Amino acid sequence: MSAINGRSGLTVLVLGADGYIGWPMAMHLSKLGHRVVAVDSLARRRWDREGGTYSLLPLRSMSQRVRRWEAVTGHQITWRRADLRNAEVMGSLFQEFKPHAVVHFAEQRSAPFSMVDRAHAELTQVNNLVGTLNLLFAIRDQVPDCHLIKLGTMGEYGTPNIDIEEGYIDIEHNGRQDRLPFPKVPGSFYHLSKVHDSNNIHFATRAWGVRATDLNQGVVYGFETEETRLHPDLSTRFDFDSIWGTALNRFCVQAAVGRPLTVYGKGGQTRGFLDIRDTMACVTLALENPAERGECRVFNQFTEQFSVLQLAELIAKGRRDHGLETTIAHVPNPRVELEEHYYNAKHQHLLDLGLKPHFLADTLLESVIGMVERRSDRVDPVLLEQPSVSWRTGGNEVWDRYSAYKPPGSKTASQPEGAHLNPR
Ligand code: NAD
Ligand code: USQ
Repeated sequence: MSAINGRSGLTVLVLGADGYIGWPMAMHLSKLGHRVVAVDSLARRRWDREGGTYSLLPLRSMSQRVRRWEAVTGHQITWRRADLRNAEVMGSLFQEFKPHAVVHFAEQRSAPFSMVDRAHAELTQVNNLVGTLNLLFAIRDQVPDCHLIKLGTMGEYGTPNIDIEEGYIDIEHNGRQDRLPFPKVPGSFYHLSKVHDSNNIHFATRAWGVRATDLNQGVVYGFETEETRLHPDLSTRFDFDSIWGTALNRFCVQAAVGRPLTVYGKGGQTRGFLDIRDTMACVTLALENPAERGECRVFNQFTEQFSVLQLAELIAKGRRDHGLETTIAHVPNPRVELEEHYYNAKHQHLLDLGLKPHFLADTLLESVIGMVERRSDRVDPVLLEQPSVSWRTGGNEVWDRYSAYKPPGSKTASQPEGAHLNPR
């Protein structure tokens, strides 16, 4: 048995550790007894400042977070500011820490952001592809036994008119059979970057024997994990605007502030969803049950599938049961995507490893809505409701209004990492 098959005490690099999922993940693995090195370039805080967006939950700096974590739990997390695009820095991180595993969240993850214009498409693909490529070379050259756990996305597959398998499909063609990567028809330059990453990772497993798990994750919702609840300074970010906010989180904010739920088009767009607590569990299961050398495992990481209209109706019904009226607005779809389609995606592998899902429940919706109600003065209705990017023509007048916006009293793009994201 190699060191990596041990269940605790692993050295794990968490890349993208300042993000929505990365920060709770770093704490979760630290609590489980792993030695966590949290890495982030803080690019996301810069993209927020430049685009006039901000987290509804105020964020502490990474230095403050890790200090608070140690004070509250006695566990240490090592914090390093580094950009994955810098191959030398990545190499030296691997040399210094010799990680058993690396959990890779460090990408530009917004589909609308990638569709603003040519420069944003380029930023997204260069950031994501070069970062992942540097990581693959660092593994090959420094720690070949390291297990790469990479966050991909269910959106890599698109919405084919056949069942979606977990990564691979058995095909019979002209009398011959093979098991090949499942066809991918993604719907944005962001989702495309994940497909290109997946191809690069698959190649590295074949060529160099890298061990990899590609987690094709659905849309994540919620804001609380066991660890974030320990202290307000340990909160993770919560996005609600039309660039960074994801569907269910946005609908909860809209309901809480009494605005219509913005269903794009007919709302038959069906996606896989999961609670942020299940993201913690899935990544932990992948870590503790590593891929073999040369294996490129693909898990579809979601627990339930809903159409966006179903989600909106669930929230409206929950509110009605409490005597509160919620309206649903079918707004013109800014995206190019099917609004009515077949969708049946397999997601068995993580259940087989022991995942016990949290299903979407009224209590979750109520806790998100309650949190938002307490902070409703921080919600800008324009950011909340109006799409600022069209798939056909790019950033619109809402984008122009906010981009490069500097809140009064803020410093410039060189603002230190400790700066709180600023509500107007
Ligand atoms: P996020 O934007 O909150 O966090 C990503 C973090 O990565 C940010 O802190 C950012 O500064 C950092 N980062 C980006 N580029 C970097 C670079 N070159 N070097 C170092 N750090 C860099 O995103 P998130 O919602 O936490 O998502 C994490 C991962 O999970 C992403 O890869 C995303 O594609 C994937 N994912 C997210 C969701 C979701 O619903 N949030 C769903 C499926 C997949
Ligand atoms: N949508 C609405 N109304 C809104 C916002 C979104 O109807 O106000 C619709 C979109 O048109 C889309 C669906 O909801 O059909 C999902 O959109 P989203 O913004 O919640 O999610 P998406 O852009 O797909 O991206 C998010 C994360 C991304 C991750 C992806 C998982 O930002 O990082 O990869 O979810 S998946 O969707 O499975 O590809």
